Amino acid sequence: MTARSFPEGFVWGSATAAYQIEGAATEDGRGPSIWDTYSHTPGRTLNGDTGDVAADHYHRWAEDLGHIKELGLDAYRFSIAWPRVQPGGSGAFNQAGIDFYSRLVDRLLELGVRPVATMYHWDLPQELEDAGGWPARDTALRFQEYAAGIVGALGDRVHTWTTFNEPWCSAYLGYGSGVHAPGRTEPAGALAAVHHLNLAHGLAGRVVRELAPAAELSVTLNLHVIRPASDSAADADAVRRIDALANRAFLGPLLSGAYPADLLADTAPVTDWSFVRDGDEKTIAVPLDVLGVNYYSTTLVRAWDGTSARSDNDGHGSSAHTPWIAADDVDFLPQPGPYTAMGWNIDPSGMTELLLRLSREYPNQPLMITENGAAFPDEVSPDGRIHDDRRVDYLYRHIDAVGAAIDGGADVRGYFVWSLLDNFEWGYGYDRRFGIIRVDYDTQLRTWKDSAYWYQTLTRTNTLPTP
Ligand code: PNW
Repeated sequence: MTARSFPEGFVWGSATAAYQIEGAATEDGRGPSIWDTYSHTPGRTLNGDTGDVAADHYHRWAEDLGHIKELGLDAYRFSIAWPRVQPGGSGAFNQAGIDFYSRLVDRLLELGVRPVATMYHWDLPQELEDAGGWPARDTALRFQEYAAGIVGALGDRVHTWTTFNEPWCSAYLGYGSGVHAPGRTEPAGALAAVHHLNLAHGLAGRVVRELAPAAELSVTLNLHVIRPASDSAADADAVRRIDALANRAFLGPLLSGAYPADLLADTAPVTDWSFVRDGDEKTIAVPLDVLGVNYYSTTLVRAWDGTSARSDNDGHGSSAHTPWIAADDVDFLPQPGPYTAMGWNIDPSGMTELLLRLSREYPNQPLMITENGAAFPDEVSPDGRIHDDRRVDYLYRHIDAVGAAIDGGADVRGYFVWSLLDNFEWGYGYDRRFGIIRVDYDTQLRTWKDSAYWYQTLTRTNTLPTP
């Protein structure tokens, strides 16, 4: 067996998000976001963890960029905290916040690392949530103004502007199941949020085109690989319905210029979609230079008759397995193992399947894996090292699966491992560790795990090292 090599110019990167690593939640004029409010609400996060300090990246950014350089990364995907640069979500910008990202971008460029900036990784300024949040159309207009401020300041020093990270999570976990901030459980609101996130993407995308014509434009989706429990027609229809809600509610308007008809019909009991105004779908469909794809695991569904015992269970599946929307006729099933510490099943074949589907349905759309990775209960060995064999194995098999998709014709331009550092894993706080670099939260010491050394070999050789 010869080792798998990647195309010349394939981009190797790693990803983080502002609220998960920065800390400094009240410093230098940063305002509160929905994640500050949510994590400070008793009972919302595991152990009551908050992002107040996190990995203290706001103060240790220079050291962290040193690790990025040492890892040999071509690109670094980070997010800009809206409440840091425009604390109230409208009106005045905060120069100290802009300066932080400006320094970060300049230093990345000096190091020869491409800055890939996400405008929104879930930290909505609290004032905008108080005014209605993503179910309110005005939030999309505020986002356009925020985008103009940051693109105006950073422009095409940012190589790739990504408008949103995983709008599925913001809409359905934030406003549907309520397991993410702001923690609302309003099915119609979740669908309105879907649309206003899409609209905000289109508005911000046009801002990028205008103010930073040399930069690339992208959005990152967590697309779901949905499999039926049986080959019955009923289960196939359950797959279709969840595919509409989870995938085509975004892919449709973003890449095909319209919401799918079956989505509108299926959700008619919940909403009439009157929040979609004339011209919105045209605004949303701004051409993308690259579509970002986050992949972790698969989803298993069956049709549900409304009477038999429901097996919805987030023990062996992602939050995608808890009812995140009014899908009363679908049951999310526990999946066969093995599992990561999130309880998510490990299935690299889903990565290949997803990329091949996208390249079949959107043949001219370049793709990028903007997140993939795994949480495991790491242990520090007596020798001080972290032998995270299971993470290495996970990464090896999933990157191999990306290679298989490329062999099958998918136009995949790069891969970003989630995550550079252990960090605040949202509702799971600091209990779940995704980093290839360990963070000791008592001392803020960074220690490379075996997966970091393994990834460094990959970035240096462009060839997949056998674990
Ligand atoms: C993504 N789900 O979140 C995010 O982009 C990261 O910030 C996060 O740390 C990472 O994946 C690991 O969780 C997700 O329930 C959260 O399906 C939940 C789900 C998917 C992705």
